[in-house]
Amino acid sequence: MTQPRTILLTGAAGGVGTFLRQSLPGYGYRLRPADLRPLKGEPDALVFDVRDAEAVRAAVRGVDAIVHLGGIALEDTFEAILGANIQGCHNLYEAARREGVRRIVFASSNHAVGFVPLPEAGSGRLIGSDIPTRPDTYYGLSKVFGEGLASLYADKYGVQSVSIRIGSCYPAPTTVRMLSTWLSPADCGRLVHAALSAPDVGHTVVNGISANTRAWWDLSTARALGYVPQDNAEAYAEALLAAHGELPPDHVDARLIGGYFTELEPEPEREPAPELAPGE
Ligand code: NAI
Ligand code: 15L
Repeated sequence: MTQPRTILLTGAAGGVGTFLRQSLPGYGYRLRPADLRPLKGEPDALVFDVRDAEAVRAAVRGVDAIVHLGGIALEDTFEAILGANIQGCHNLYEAARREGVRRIVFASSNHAVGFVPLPEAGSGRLIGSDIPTRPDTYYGLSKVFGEGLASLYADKYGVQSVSIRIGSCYPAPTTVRMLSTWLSPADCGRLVHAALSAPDVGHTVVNGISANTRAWWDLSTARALGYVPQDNAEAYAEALLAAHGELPPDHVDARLIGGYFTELEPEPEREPAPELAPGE
């Protein structure tokens, strides 16, 4: 496949979207940014809700490929996740099929496999991207749905996708867990470029992290697309460990891929309303 040129970037106003708006043009892409929120300094950016199928179809028209980041990036109520992440993702794939767009990069997440136990410390074992899914939240479940939709549309309609199970994509790691899960902004650009330009991906699921010394994820499927990570969270280890110490082995962040997400509830526990006294 020749490298696509015009890319619809959903979720362009968010954290990862901002990194990609900075890095992708350097690989020769022309971006069509889109978000629910207007983009500061980019008056031509599209503003729409991915739950709106007509708006999604209009946004997709004429692009060569899509990078789909738009949606809720944390745990939320099932209803909220259903609209933004599940319905929104379906709208996007259906628009791609109808408009003849043949490549999508889908921002999946480590939380699609969040309940998978981590390898024992010191075992040297790495976890591949071919493991059965074990979502840790409704949010993670929506990423499982997105991966399933990508598989369906590749097999049935030839809309090819790479689903990237992103670890933690931030300017720098800020927790001890992120020494394993960090995906640097520059490596995110490298990985998305590989996912957009690799030939014949069908539907490929890859793990998305930098070349972290403490990684417990295997990067072979990402490397097979041409991804060569350049950054390593270890550069931040001394400072983070001095501030927080090593994770105790029974800490949830040391036991499960999804770490603390496995303990999140979709809604905060509410105090029960006080009972009314007779006559009130
Ligand atoms: P973010 O919350 O900063 O950005 C998401 C963007 O989507 C926001 O700008 C928001 O306005 C937009 N959005 C939300 N609902 C929408 C809707 N209904 N219609 C249109 N746009 C909508 O999140 P971030 O961190 O930039 O993540 C981007 C993507 O990558 C998300 O899909 C997230 O699930 C995924 N991801 C991010 C990780 C990270 O470490 N940042 C890790 C794993 C996955
Ligand atoms: C995600 O999927 C979230 O979108 C992001 O906010 C981070 O929390 C990340 O995973 C993570 O696990 O660090």
